[in-house]
Formats: sequence, C-alpha cells, structure tokens
Amino acid sequence: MADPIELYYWPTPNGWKISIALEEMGLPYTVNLIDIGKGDQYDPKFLKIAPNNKMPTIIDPDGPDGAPVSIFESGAILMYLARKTGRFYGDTERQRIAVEEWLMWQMGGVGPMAGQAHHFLKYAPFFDPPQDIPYAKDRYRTEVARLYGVLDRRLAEHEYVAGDFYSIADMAIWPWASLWEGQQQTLEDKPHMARWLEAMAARPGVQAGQPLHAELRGDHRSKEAQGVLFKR
Ligand SMILES: N[C@@H](CCC(=O)N[C@@H](CS)C(=O)NCC(=O)O)C(=O)O
Repeated sequence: MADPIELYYWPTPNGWKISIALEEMGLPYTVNLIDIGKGDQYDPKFLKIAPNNKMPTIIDPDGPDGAPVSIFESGAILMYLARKTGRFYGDTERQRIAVEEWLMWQMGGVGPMAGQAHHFLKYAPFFDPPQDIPYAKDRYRTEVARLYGVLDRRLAEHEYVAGDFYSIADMAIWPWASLWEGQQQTLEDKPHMARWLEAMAARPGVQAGQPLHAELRGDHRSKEAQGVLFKR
C-alpha cells in the first residue's frame, strides 16, 4: 500500500475541503496540525511547501512518477487528488469543464467573499477597539447572498453543482455554504441549495471529513489570534 498523504490542516472550511476529499476518495492520510491562531503558518519549514502561509497543503510521498510532491491551494489539491484517483472529476471533457467552472467559482467567489463576510460580521466587531463597519458588513452579506442565489438556480436544474454527478466542486463549495447562518444568510428563498446542503451533510465522506479535529476549532477572537491572522 502507498504511503499515506500528509495533510497540513486546521479545522476551517478550506481545511475541510481536503479532509472531505481524502475521506470520499478513501485515501490514507496523516494530519499535521497548523495552528493558524498561534502562527504555525509562518514556520519556515511550512513556508517551503506553503509559500502563501495558509493551509491546507499536502505532501504526497507517492506523487507523479513515484516521487514526492507538495501542493498548496485547496483547488489545486482537489484537482490533483481527483486526477490521481480518477474520481469526482466527471467522465467527459464537458463534465470536466463544468467541474472546473464551479470549482473556480468557489475559489474566486464564494471562498473570498464568505471569508470577508465572516471577518466583518463575526471577528472585526470583537476587536479591541471594535471594528463594527456597517458598509463592509452589508457589502459582503449582500455579495454572499448573490452568490448563493446563483448556486440555488444552478441546483434547481441539477442534482449537484457541476451536473448530475458528485464532484470536487461540491466538496469545495459545501464547507463554506454550510456556514450560511454565520454569514447572515437565509435559505427560505433557496430551496434547492437547502436540499443540496442536506444531501451533502448526509454523505459518509462528509460526515467523516468535516469533524476532523473539530475540538480545536476556535473563533479567532483572542488578542493573539487577531495579531497573527489580521495584523501581520
Ligand atoms: N486560497 C487558499 C485559502 C486558504 C486559507 O485562506 N486558509 C486560511 C484558513 S481558512 C489560513 O490558513 N489562514 C492563515 C493566515 O491567513 O495566516 C486555499 O483555498 O487553499
């Protein structure tokens, strides 16, 4: 059996994408915790494989041609793992195009916008001194609502995001979308998104991957975490 993949991880939506994918794909893995509230992401050894000082990152000892490879950026990791296993990337070129469209939509849209919504709605108001900024809160709340409207209309036509097949695009979007309440969103006008959120949450792979080290999940509100995450 191949050596396990090394996952550099902290329990956040971007980390869950990869713990879910590894579980869905049945790939053995070990976990290296990167405590982003304490500054582990700036460790020179970690920066060698993650130059953007963010997790998730993986090392696959059994990379291309049997040589080890390290990969940062969750979208790149998902695409690599899907190619490696031949799973969850669609079966045809048209399906792969759709998977990439929705994966990029998550990476360039939902992730950054929902991340800023969390920042201005959940963290900044608790800073010392508080940064309670109505324009920023409205801006990101509204943009996330627009994106979830797009998602709902897509899911009205297809069972999953990229089409009628489960893919890495679903694995990328669900972790962020599952936190819709903290982003001050409603599902009342989004029945298709609500249906998909529930179907995803019921998958054994999601149920195994999402809780990975949930006991360590913090709220990034401590002075130390603020200094490391938001002022460096
Ligand atoms: N685009 C990156 C974003 C990763 C990211 O934002 N990770 C956050 C946690 S969710 C992190 O490690 N933050 C540490 C920091 O900003 O210093 C990806 O998708 O992999």
